[in-house]
Amino acid sequence: MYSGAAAAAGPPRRDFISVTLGPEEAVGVGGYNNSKAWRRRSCWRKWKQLSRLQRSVILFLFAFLAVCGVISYTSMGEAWKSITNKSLDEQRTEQEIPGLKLANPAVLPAPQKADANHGDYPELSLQKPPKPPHVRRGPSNLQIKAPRRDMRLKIRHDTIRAVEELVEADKVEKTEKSIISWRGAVIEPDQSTEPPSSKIKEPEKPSSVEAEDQKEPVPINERQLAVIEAFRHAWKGYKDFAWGHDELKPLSKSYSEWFGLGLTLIDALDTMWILGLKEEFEEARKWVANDLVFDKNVDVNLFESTIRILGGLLSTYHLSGDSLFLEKAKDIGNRLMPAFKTPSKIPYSDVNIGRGTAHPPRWTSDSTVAEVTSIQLEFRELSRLTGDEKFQKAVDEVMKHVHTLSGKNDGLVPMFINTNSGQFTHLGVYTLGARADSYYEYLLKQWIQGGKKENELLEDYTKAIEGVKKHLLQRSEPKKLTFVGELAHGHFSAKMDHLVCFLPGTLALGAHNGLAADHMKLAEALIETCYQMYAQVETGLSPEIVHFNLHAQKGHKDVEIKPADRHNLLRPETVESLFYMYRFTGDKKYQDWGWEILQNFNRYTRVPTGGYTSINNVQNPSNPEPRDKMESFFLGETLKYMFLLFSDDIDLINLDKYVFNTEAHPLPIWVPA
Ligand code: DMJ
Repeated sequence: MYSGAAAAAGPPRRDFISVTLGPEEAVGVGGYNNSKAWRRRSCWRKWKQLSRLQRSVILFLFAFLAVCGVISYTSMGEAWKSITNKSLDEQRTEQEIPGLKLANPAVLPAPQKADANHGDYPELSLQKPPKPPHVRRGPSNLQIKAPRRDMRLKIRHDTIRAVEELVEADKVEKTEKSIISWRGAVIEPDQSTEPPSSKIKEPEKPSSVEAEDQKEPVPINERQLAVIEAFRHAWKGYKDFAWGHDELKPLSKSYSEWFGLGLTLIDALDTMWILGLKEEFEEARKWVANDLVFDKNVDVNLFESTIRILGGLLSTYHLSGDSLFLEKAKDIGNRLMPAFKTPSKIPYSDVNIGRGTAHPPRWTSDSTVAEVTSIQLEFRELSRLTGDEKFQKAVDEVMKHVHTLSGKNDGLVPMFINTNSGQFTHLGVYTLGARADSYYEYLLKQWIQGGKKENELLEDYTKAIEGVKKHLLQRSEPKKLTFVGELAHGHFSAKMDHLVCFLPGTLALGAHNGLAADHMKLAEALIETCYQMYAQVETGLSPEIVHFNLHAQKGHKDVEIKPADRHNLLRPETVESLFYMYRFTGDKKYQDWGWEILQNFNRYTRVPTGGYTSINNVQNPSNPEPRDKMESFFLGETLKYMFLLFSDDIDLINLDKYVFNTEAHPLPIWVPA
């Protein structure tokens, strides 16, 4: 249109006016000035000298370039707009990522996204930075932003960590109100022993603690030193060959994994504290701080992880006052809670602590009675410490339910309970051994923990002990040892698990807390039997299970052992009961019996390169057949109870202030005597 009009009108002036050189020049040179006027006039002269065709071609070319310029300007604008919008969307998404909520978006630098796909998972890119997308594709204006994004995520990550550290520091300040003395003479940070229904109060320092502090420390005796030496030897094996793993395999100098949570290390923490092994404790603490992670896709047994891990962390928190252990206890406690999501509220046996799912064993929907009723001390204590009732509520509900169930025999319970119906199953079989044992122990201990107020627990306990007396007690020949057998559909079996040897200690603890004096008499008789389960055997170590002779036969002892039962797993129950018996009677024979047992452990289960091992044959002193495994409870329980048994300091874990869980982890009594 323009060139046609110019050709028709022809006046040069019009051409000059209509030519777009003016703006072009303004863009190109940045404005006019007088010194350049002559150049313009000379240009005009040259233009006039061109032919009409030449001028038309030039004008056409200028017009074409101008149109192209306008088009590309418009599409560039669109592109910028969409880039800017995308960037804003990504900013919003990122602020909504749950893991990032700790960081206050307002304090972070404005995000500049390079790649939205990565933006949703900043942790992943932090752990393993992806190859920046700009290397392979994309316009140059985006390429330069990729590294800036990584830097921003780093800043964000650092900010989150800084905030977490501040929160942590605040918690630590709040928790660590009192100084903790080393070993035994403990000033607890939280001995205000209010039940969990009320919120946690500021930790109080009980007056008894000051009195304890002023006491002369009781010197460690030779037998205790021998326990320390044994512990160190066991720990050396664990440290050298199994550090951070569940169990030491001392012969193959390797380890076995059960939950993959450093079971032995956690189980042993409070033992190290009590034995005064400060260096070992500090080293283990570091592992807990830096390497203990519960966010793992792993199935754990609710009972075992509660008594060993939760119990171990809680007691170590109490002894050391170090809030790290409470934080870890809260973490595992929360992760175990899905186990209680069953139709009956009777928990499943297994929980995946990473996924938050729970399930019964593959072959049944039953749980074991001892397992569901021996997690209460730990969850109740966790509620008291956190002020969060949910833990106690869940486990109390189990106890209340079991209290009302039919299928008991004079207070004795069957071994299984169904997680759907909530009813006992496999009725008619009664034992104080495997699958029922700690039900009885925890009835008494919960009653003590809660300040002897929960009458149903006491009722169930005293009734059960009457049931034991009525149905399960017998005397062996020739020594007339009182033992606890089993009942199966009305038939008595003279079989007794080593596990039952917790009972004398528990009976003695009950008597100490005011229960019938005949409980103590029974305890005295039973601990003698448990000792004989060691003394009558060739290695001086008890087998897993014994059968007692009910009829005198020439050349036969009280204790008979079946080939399948002659292993020893370094279990603690007899030593545990010896400890209670010595504490409450002061009779040195209990210490002497314990000393014999320690020496036999050293003789037959000690592995020269470090560690102790379970054995397969307690009847063969020349070859006890080592099994190549050191159970975590050897350090958590057996050696701890040995050390306490040999101590004459009743304040070294005072039994009027602490109650031991079934894995020997001491927890405070809420209303100490
Ligand atoms: C430990 O885990 C606990 O003492 C539990 O109550 C029974 N079994 C072992 C020790 O024998």
